[in-house]
Amino acid sequence: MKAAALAVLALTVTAAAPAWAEPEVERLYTQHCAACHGGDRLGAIGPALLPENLGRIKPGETETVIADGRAATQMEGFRDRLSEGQIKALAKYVMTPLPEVPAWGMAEIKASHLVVTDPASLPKAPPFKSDPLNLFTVVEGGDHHVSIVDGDRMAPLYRFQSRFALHGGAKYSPDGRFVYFASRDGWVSKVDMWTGKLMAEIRAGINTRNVAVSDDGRFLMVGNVLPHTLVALDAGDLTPLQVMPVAGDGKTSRVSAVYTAPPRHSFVVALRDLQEIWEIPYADDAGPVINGLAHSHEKGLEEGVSAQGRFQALRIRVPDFMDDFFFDPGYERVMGAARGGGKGLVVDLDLKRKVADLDLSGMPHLGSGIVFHKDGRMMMATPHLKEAVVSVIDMTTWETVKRIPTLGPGFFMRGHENTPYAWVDVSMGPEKDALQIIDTRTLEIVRTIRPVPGHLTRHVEFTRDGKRALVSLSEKDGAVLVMDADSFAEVKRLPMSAPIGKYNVWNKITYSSGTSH
Ligand code: DHE
Repeated sequence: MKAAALAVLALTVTAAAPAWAEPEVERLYTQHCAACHGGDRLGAIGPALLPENLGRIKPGETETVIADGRAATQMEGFRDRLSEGQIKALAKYVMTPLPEVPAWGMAEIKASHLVVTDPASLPKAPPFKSDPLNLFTVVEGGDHHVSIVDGDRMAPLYRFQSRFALHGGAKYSPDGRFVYFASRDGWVSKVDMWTGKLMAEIRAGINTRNVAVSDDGRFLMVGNVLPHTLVALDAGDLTPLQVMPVAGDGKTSRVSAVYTAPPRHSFVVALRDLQEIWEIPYADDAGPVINGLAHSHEKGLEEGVSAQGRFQALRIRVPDFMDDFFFDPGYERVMGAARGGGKGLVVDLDLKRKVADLDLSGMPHLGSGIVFHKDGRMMMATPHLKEAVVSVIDMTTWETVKRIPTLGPGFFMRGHENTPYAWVDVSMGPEKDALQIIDTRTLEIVRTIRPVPGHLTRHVEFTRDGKRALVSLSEKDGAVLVMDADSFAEVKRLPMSAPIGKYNVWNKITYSSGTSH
């Protein structure tokens, strides 16, 4: 509907009745919201819009979000297109329960399972000469494709269609042979890196956050926002093993993210609607940890809710919501922060309690943090989604040792063991074409580059040897820009459709301190 027609409609309805009649608000929803949030309100590229999934929104906040947008998401403001009455009506509409939310339990998950390629048909050696551990997966958001790029020759090997709107990092099997993706609409796919062949797929949820792979390569854990579940899969052919309801204290919770903690042989889960962290051990000899349930009267530790099944959750109560996580290299402590909260906190997973506060305002994007050493001390650096700054935190004292001002708020940061330079984008601010390079020895910005002036660049990933940095020119007719890690000059350009995340096999499977895990 054209803006003028909308205005007329607004006038007519406002004059006739203060509240919007249902067909009208449904029409508004279809016109303005459905493309991102799904025609059925169950989510698509944006989250599901149901009262049970908007639990932390305060009264009146829904209207503000519709009018002004939401920081650090793709949600734009509609104040210029919708009247106050229309915004109010839409806010009320999305807070109205659906007559029935479709079930997505074990039966539905099993029914969606597709095994596409017989592993016995795969080659025993790579059908190319380059280093199979220096391959990259590139997620191209523009047309929902994935490219597998040969990192030695810097040339694409395979390109294939992905499920709709992949989100979260691609995850590899421990040997780097297979890659797993999760799409926002719940599909988990497994692909052979050497041939680009789809191995298996399954729909684990209606609206999914991300997937984690156990360090022994046996299990996947999928975190959902709809329904409020975690789903364990066999990493081999994606057979579903267990659906864990995410619930505690009489309410259920969306999953914010699930990660693997390799030395602990456990999945660690960030939750949206419970002030808790969940740890789910998966080793066969997890007995001593699971027996930790015997200590469930200890302060902070609650009995697992999922009493049935192989996977059980140890619940650690925390004093605030922890939407975003960062682990110390030993995976003993987790640094967390609430979206919108003014500070962060450190929780010791062994002591099962908060051990420090963090001075972290401005919505740190902890998932994007990196670790490096400076003067013999271990440091962590993170960009902020709402503040033009990179915070550097001493991981022994948990003090913020420096706040490095940047040209704008940033989304992604990367480093590598073989370079002293950390790269950060400032893509959440007005200067979306800039990347800033920080010398981790001095904590100073040493260079600002604009690889393609005026065009959005974000997300950096290094080659296995750290000599090249790949940057996403994240536009429809975009590209992966291959940059020299010392001179910061472009050496090659690979055309791609709105590339976002890029994942180097070696850096990921060795848990490089400069990349996301
Ligand atoms: Fe992401 C990773 C959360 C919006 C691209 N994003 C993650 C992870 C989390 C997260 C918890 C880590 C999980 C993992 O890697 O397994 N992202 C959120 C949000 O809460 C937020 C702000 C709102 C939302 O819509 O969910 C959000 N993210 C975005 C985007 O708008 C981005 C730029 C484009 C898109 O695809 O939606 C985006 N997120 C990414 C990427 C990663 C990611 C590329 C993996 C980064 C990596 O290097 O590992």
